[in-house]
Amino acid sequence: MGLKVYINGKFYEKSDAKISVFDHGLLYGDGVFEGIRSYQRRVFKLKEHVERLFESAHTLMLDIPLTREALIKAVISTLQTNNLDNAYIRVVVTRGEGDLGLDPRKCKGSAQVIIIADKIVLYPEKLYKEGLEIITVPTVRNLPEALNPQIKSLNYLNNILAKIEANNCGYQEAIMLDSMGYVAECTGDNIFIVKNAELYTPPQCMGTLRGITRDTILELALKLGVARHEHVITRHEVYISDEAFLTGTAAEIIPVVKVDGRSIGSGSPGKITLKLMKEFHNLTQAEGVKY
Ligand code: PXG
Repeated sequence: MGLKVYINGKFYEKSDAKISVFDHGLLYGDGVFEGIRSYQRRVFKLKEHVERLFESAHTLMLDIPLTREALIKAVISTLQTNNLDNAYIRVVVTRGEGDLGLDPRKCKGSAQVIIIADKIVLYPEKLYKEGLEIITVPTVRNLPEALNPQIKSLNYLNNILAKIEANNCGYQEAIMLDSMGYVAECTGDNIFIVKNAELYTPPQCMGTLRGITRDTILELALKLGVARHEHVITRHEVYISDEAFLTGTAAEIIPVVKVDGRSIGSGSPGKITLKLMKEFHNLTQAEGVKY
């Protein structure tokens, strides 16, 4: 049995799961999305992801044709239909079919709701043990006053350009700065550093997505008694940090051991990073919406 994709309340085989070439999601990146994970038949932070999807849609004045509760049910139903114990779930809502002009008022049909439940492997297991080497790239994160990074829209070209720059230099992930030159985040992950046993991450206001994994790590640090700061970070502060790691639903928690050629701390994953990785793993096994 092949992968079944949810589109507007119905399930289709992967090869038959199609939407219109006139959909403004394709023509203009006009739409929103979320990436969610499930562990051992429990969806992690499902309510938080659905809330953020509705927030992104609200600013784009995109009506999601489902209530939050109905969308939660649709995610669960997609996981059950595909019988997946551990999955990566992509929820996509596009503006829908319009004409060749960008005016969203011309999209007469309803927004399209797509849910894909599949597997994702971003990095090999080895890198979670040994740590990742990353670089800073020239493309800065979108200005909040232009396209606010809090909107998880289908236009990810800002991040893709940064990813291409990293790839061109032989790296898999990159630090993106904000327009002031402070560290914002990576192409698909938030960044944390540890200095003198305290945790630092950039504030969400400057061009950093308020990641759900980021919030989870801040909560876990509080529980562990590790002081946390949401504060601007310079590249220098990253270079001289004791530990660094990235967080994201897809990547989970991955240690960073080198940035722009500078070794971070001892050059291997740090103690606090490893502790947080363990606590995060435990949490993913212990909570979440059951299916
Ligand atoms: N920053 C950005 C720019 C993201 O896209 C995160 C941080 C982490 O947020 P969460 O809520 O997941 O902790 C994301 C989300 C990929 C990929 O292929 C990554 C994301 C989304 C889509 C694809 O790396 N990360």
